[in-house]
Amino acid sequence: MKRREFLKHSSQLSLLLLANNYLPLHFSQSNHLSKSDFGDHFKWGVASAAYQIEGAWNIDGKSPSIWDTFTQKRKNIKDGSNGNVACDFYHKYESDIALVKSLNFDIFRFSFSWTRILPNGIGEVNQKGIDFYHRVIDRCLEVGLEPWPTIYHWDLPEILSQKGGWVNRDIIAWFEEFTDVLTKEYGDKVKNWMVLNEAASFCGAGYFAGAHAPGKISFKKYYDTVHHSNMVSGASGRIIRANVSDANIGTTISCSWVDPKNQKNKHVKAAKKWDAFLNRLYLDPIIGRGYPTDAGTFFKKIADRVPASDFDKLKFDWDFMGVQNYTRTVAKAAIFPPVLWSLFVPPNKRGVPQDQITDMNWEVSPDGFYKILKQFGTYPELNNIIVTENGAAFKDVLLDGQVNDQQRVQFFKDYLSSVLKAKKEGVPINGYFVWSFMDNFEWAEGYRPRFGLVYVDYNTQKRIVKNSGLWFKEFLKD
Ligand code: GCO
Repeated sequence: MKRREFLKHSSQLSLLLLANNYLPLHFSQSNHLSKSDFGDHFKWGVASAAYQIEGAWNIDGKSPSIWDTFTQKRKNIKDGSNGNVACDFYHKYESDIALVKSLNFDIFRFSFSWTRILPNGIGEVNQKGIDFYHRVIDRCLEVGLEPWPTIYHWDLPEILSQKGGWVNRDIIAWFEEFTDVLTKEYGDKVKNWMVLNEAASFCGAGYFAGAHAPGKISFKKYYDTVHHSNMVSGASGRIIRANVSDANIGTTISCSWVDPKNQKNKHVKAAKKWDAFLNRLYLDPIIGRGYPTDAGTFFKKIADRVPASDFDKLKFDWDFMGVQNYTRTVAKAAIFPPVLWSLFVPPNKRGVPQDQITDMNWEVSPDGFYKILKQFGTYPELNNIIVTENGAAFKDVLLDGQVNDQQRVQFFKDYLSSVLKAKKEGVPINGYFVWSFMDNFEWAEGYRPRFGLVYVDYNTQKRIVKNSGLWFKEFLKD
């Protein structure tokens, strides 16, 4: 999980982040990259998510999701905005999908809005919602992009949230039903499926830090959401397998390399806990390794709540694992808060130069990305890794109809160099998705952070390809 999800967005908890003078390692690469270095079968894509781009929040039979209700309280979002219109992808999907293809990508990652398909969360299907995603999928196929949908990218039906949402164990059955509807409907055209987007983020920020929908702050609730999201991963995977015999099935996890503040034993121990929290809690159980109880009582508490009969069901035979990375974490021991007995050290308090800190206050760390990929390379269970998100928000300037986002171009060169290095050293990485295709609604941050390869003028909905988009276009051309 990126530091944002768990702490940074939470004004209460971020106050706890304390200063120190850690000096980071610097990373430099030659950047002589070419597409062919990654091999002929390497997949190149862009990623997006329904709530962040679609808009059309209340039309054609769609009911509210937790993000529709969460954003109604303006103070929940830094700029008081919401996703009611967002990038209006609901109406602009045809030209947007053509634009993705024009940048020479092969695949398009998007997510399904649960409440367009099942306005009551379960039960009656909304034909207009079903039709919309047929149009999106057909448009991808028509222009020559492989559709790679994510079943769940955080927009839980409000109606199910009122029944407890991810805290209620019934989420497993609700999610199975949703998966069943989607895979029976689209399975003949869609072969690549991802179950969840970063459970660490929607559980941590949604039920523990309260910074994301549905805005809960509770340890007990949090513990249950962790296990239920892990159970849902395998349960949904099994439905996809049953309904789409030739499916390529994955899910996505966030990750972050963790360094201790310094080599003192207490900080090294803190780093081990954060590593378990950020990189293992949602991965180890779903590949059959169980909960990371070796990392401390916090993890034992989660495991102790799990019925023994669940352990077998947690495991699924994934065809690929999606990993998403934005930054690295520096951990330090602390007496408070009591959960993990440790804290993050924010980049500006550990000597990271300002031009290496993104607009999300995340350190640019291609070296951290390389190291966490190598860590995953030690897992024999992970034999096919796809980077399902990587990217950066910088302060883009639109000048004379152009966005010269040189920092982002450099970011991609450096991060892709890390992917290539890890791949050459044997980590089985077979694809890379940019986050994001276009600027969009960045959750509790609103519209300020711009992550896109394409600039969106939210007043006119005009799209302007940034220099980073043009860089990819050139890089990916055959
Ligand atoms: C996430 C999401 C995206 C974010 C992106 C930038 O994991 O947080 O998949 O929705 O917009 O990561 O923060």
